[in-house]
Amino acid sequence: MWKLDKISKNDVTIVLPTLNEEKAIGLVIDELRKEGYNNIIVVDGYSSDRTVEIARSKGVKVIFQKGRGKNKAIKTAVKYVKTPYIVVMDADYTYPAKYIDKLIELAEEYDEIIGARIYGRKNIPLINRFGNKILDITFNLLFGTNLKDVCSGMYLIKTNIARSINYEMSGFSLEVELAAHVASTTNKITDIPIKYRKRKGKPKLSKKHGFTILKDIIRLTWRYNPTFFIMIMGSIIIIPALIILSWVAIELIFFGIKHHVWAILGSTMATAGITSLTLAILSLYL
Ligand SMILES: Nc1nc2c(ncn2[C@@H]2O[C@H](COP(=O)(O)OP(=O)(O)OP(=O)(O)O)[C@@H](O)[C@H]2O)c(=O)[nH]1
Ligand SMILES: [Mg+2]
Repeated sequence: MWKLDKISKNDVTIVLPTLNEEKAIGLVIDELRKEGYNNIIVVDGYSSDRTVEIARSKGVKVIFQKGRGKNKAIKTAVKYVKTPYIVVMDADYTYPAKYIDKLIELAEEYDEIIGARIYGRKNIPLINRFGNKILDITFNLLFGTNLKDVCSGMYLIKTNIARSINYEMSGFSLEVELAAHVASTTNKITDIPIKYRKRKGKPKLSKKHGFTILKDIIRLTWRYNPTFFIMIMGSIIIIPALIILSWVAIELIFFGIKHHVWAILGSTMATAGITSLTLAILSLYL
């Protein structure tokens, strides 16, 4: 067996979540085999097309998920994994299998390595690209990370960590739930640039999922870093404080009117807000 540093391809199980991917699943499995990956599990969400039949005809283990959504699919699949590492990969042929080697290269150093869709971005619909950007910025701000593509559908994660996750968030928030857990526990999370191809078959992601994921990022902040959450909420008081202080200043400078009580109130609010903000930043980065 060809070795990649100390970790071999046999130490990795490729988990492919599928929901009606008959156009892609065969190609995905063939490509994985060509790259030398033989531990493959298809976790199906009760496809009504030929997905399961095709996967089985290629000699791949097929299991059926408990519950609904991609999140529960992975929750089911991790119980069947016998290797120390898992690579989750969307089964729509968008993620080239050759990058798995690159993910493995970093697997000893990190708990999660994301394949960031840096090349072939034109294959992501414009609205999704925009939505992803907002989710990345929000996630990085709230979890103190510097990830380029937190919603990517291709990543390596240590099996024992994947087993310790709650899988409580909505279906497509799986990726942010995993990343939030790793970022706020060991913080051993990184990414590598990969290429994204045009999907085969029909897309399943609707626009409203973006908002659900955003809401879930905030819920996850509350779960993993409540101090930050409370402090960042407290720091919002800076906004009314600045409005009051500006008004006091304008009245004083242009009209010579002094508003002592408002000035004290504004300053107190500003001080509280700045203190809160400082504590929020400290709780995130220290
Ligand atoms: N088992 C299972 N797999 C799912 C479910 N929903 C989606 N998938 C699979 O999860 C992967 C990601 O879903 P996609 O539809 O590709 O979502 P996306 O990549 O965010 O968006 P598009 O590629 O633009 O549709 C694909 O392999 C889907 O077949 C589900 O409920 N259960
Ligand atoms: Mg996809």
